[in-house]
Amino acid sequence: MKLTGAEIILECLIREGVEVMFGYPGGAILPTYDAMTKYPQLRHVLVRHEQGAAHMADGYARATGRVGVVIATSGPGATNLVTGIATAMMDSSPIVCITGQVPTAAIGSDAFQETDVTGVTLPVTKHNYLVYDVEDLAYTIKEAFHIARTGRPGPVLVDVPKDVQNAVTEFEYPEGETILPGYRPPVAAEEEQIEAALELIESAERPVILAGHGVIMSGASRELLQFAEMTQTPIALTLLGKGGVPEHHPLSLGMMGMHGTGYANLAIQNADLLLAFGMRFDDRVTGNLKTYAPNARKIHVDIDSSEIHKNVRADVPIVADLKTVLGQLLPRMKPIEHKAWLAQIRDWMEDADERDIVNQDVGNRLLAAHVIHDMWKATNGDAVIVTDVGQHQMWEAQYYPHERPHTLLTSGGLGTMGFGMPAAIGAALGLKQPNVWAIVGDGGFQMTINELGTAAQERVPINIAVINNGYLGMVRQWQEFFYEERYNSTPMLNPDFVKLAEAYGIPARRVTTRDEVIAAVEWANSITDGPTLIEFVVEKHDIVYPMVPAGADLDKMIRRPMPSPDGI
Ligand SMILES: Cc1ncc(C[n+]2csc(CCOP(=O)(O)OP(=O)(O)O)c2C)c(N)n1
Ligand SMILES: [Mg+2]
Repeated sequence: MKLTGAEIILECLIREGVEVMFGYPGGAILPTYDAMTKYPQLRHVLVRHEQGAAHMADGYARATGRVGVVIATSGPGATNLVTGIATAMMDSSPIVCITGQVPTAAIGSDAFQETDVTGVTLPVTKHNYLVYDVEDLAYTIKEAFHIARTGRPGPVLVDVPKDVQNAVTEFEYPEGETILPGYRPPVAAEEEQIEAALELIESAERPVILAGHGVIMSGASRELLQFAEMTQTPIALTLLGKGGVPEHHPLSLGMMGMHGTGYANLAIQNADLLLAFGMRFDDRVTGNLKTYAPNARKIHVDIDSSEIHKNVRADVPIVADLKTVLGQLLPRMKPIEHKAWLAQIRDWMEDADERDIVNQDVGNRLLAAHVIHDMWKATNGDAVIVTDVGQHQMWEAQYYPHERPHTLLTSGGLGTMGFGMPAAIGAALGLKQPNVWAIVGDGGFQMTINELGTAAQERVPINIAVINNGYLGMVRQWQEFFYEERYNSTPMLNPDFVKLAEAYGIPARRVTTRDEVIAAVEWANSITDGPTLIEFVVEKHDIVYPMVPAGADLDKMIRRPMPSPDGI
């Protein structure tokens, strides 16, 4: 069958199981947009800015576990993707971006809308390609998907010059497995590593599991829980690990790190064994590396060898797939008890409960923590939550316990403001469920607020909760603690978010007191044929506690002051 390069791209996408692509047209990608008219089974979602397309594909990938697809034009179209690609790279999210490029003969001539996109995206992609010959196109697209989804997943970009999209050739899909000699993701652990790990596990008295995104990516939730129960080992979660184990499980310590629970951090600092499973010891979870878990041996399981010994030296490094490794360990383990250790952790937990703001009566004042807590109640703790970046993101992590994998999608590694709403659009289109909530700050929301147009046009059933504190709250918090309350450039004049949503035809409400929260969430849940928006006007000067200052020892947390008799 003779096809154009553009048609080959779309034929390959269909064979990869792609059902939706997020994109924006332009000159260099027009042949592919024109070819789309012949493939109505491929849904194209027209975004308002290419950054939105990358976040949508990323949200789609994180929610479904499938590869998200982006289409953009050359030059400014492609450079607009960079933040979204870097976001996916940092959080190991599999997306494939197909960008138009100027014709091969014009490459290097500073042609109209020419950017060296493979050059620009080299450090933020797992791999990228510039396709010079239409004969290479089909297997390149196939390889791109293979690389994006296998091993440690990540973004792959394929840059296709316009003449390659127009060229005609005989199309034959490269059937069979993709084998790349220089790329063989590891699977199982070596026997000696399993033995060394078992020895440490059996002799530990104060073990802690550090569960990261890898638990979810490798589908190891069930095995991890079995491991934890059999060895009575408490589990601390990274931000991206949330959902990897049911957070209501008695062994769960909630989130670790800068805004983690005090007891998770204390457990880590007092541990004699850390079992780091699919996590990468980011500085936001370790604090000061020199004083980090000083008495703990470390078993580090990661599929990416470059993570081993990067920040923290491992006593037993295992480069393999976590689910496979747990499958190797479990049959060889005997039940173990750690009664004294768990009792000690329960004491730390009780102290935290007393200080917890959701256990305190603040009257009808609206605090973001309460909004999230009530939202958790009104969604039965079972919504798919996509957050933006800032204080509201941390409150979500603290007050919305997740019970299932893939139910919290958030930009952890890059901390990209503007991620939340578009990623929620991608998630909702992938899941085809109306229980997706975007929780966004007033600042970050405005970075990609244009995607309200996409949500409205495509009637995507997302619910948007804007946590409006009138500030770039997280930066304000740092200014309060570390810059003597000089609030430079953090108060923010906002539009009327309700009117703005209504301008797009999106039903919207404003909530200013605590007693309205649950009814508003239920109202939004009841609308399932398109987006809704609720603006929560919350306390302006609130602080996320506890907080480990950047670079401080992990147990030197700034704690919420104990409640005074007249309230917080
Ligand atoms: C693209 C981008 N620019 C800047 C920052 C730095 N930053 C981190 S949190 C934050 C404030 C976020 O404010 P808002 O969206 O209102 O959320 P809040 O903290 O108030 O909940 C800023 C500016 C960032 N993370 N991303
Ligand atoms: Mg804010």
